[in-house]
Amino acid sequence: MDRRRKRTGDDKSPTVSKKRTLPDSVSSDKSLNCLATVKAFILPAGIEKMRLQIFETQLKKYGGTVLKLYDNQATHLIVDDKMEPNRLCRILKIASPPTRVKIVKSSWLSACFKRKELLCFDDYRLDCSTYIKSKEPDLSFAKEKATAASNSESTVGGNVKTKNMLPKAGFMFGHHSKNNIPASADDDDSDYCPSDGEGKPGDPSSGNNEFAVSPQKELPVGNWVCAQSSKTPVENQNKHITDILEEMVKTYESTNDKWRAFGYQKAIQVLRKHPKPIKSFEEAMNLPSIGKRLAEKIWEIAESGELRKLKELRSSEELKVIETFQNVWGAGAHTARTWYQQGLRTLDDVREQGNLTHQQQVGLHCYNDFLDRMPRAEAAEIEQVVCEAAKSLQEGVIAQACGSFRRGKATCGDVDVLVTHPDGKSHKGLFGKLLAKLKELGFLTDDLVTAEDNGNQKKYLGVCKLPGEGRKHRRLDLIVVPYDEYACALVYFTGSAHLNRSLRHLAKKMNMSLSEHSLNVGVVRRGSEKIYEGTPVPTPTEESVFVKLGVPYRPPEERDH
Ligand code: DCP
Ligand code: CA
Repeated sequence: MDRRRKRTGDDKSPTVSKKRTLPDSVSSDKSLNCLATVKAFILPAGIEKMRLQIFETQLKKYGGTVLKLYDNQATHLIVDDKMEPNRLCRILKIASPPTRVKIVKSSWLSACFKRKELLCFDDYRLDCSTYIKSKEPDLSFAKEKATAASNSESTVGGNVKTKNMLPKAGFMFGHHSKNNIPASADDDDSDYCPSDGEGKPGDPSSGNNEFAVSPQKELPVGNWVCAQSSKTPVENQNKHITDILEEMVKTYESTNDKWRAFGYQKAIQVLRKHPKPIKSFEEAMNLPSIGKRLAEKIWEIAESGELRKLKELRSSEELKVIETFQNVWGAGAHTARTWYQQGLRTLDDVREQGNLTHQQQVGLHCYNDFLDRMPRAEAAEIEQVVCEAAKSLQEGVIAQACGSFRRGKATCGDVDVLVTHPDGKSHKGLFGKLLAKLKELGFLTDDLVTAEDNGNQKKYLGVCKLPGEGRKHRRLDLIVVPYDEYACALVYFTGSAHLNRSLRHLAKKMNMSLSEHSLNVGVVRRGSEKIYEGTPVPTPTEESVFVKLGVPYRPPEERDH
């Protein structure tokens, strides 16, 4: 399993769809509830990352809500003290400063924290009287967005993306870690698209819609990731650059710096499609989604073959320790950082002083085994044990390993076995019996999540070990689904995560929604909010899911995007 692709215990209540939420450090002290009425979106542009983190932590501590998305829940829009109204509008891509929300300088927050009370913000209000309405469409946004990030070289950090463009809280971005998929897979459409052709949602027709995204050209479905075979050779002319940027993504993922990781990922996607090697700084600057700081980095790599920033980050002792800690199954960025802050530096320290959850104890016990991706032959053996056990309990049952195994990968991080019964009813009760049987066989060695309910689907996350000497502990996920959800579940659990996002986003564009449960038509959305769920259409086969979305069916091995 990829070192970062593991579930973490920072997600305290895991869901079937592997959603992970951001760690909170909410105080339980009721006297610290002075900011309870504040639902703030903090615009990162111009605010240093550390400061931003402090704002978020403190705001939560004082009972406020930190919104990860700027949407109509926001009561306060917190901006850098030096923010100007025209710049704000450019960043938010709105025609004029919003009136519905209080636009307050960040020093107001600091003052509130200091005084431990909700202060009047009159003195801190952003002065929007200086706003100059532009007659021409403001085209500076494209560059602005790249530099708006606080201290960010990312093109995303400071770009207040609209709802649909933002990584969701807990989404790791592209980091398709199993930790990060939203509870309803259908909700996640961020990072779906390495192709500019996959337009982003929003209502471009509404000029003053502060939640609208910039108009995107609609390209034919053929340009969508999900319409392409992952086997189609697309030669990356900038591999020497994207390889290093990938390292940056991993590094930022390990520090939970989602914005930067996301920004680098977008850049990688753009560079991969660029038809020729980057030959100048200007060429990098002119790429979509690439701002000045990122262009500088791209150019540094193109010129020198390396990136000082990466070296700097990689040599950080703190980062290495946190990365080691994050590889404990059940420990996410928050826990890893907490351990570090408690002075722990080694896995032995963690073992002795880490105050471990059951999952983390298992994660620590199986640390090396879990980091080691298993050969697909071993995954096949595991699949077989589960299949035989399932069939011994119920004739006609279907049990099939999905995920990377089904996509034909040579190694697998874990085994995801999907179980159903074609009669539409015999799957009921199977979940418990199957687990009991596998335990009786001594095949399951540890439970991580004994039963997650996700609608009509049930999921178990645990650890198994094949009989015989020298076998390793392997991660096993078991998912039991009703037969009418089988095709959608099969598509979902086969992945890849990237393909899934692309399919979901395509569905959204067609007023449909796709999840691990169903494909719904007639979905009504206001912005990105779903106001009518639509109705599920019959999807008897995987093919039918693709066909109804208007994309060619691809066998699993062509879905390894
Ligand atoms: N999945 C997804 N989005 C995620 C996580 C998972 O859509 N964030 C779906 C697609 C994955 C499948 O679930 O292919 C199984 O998840 P895994 O994390 O087990 O991923 P893989 O099996 O693809 O890779 P690995 O070999 O690392 O287990
Ligand atoms: Ca897997």
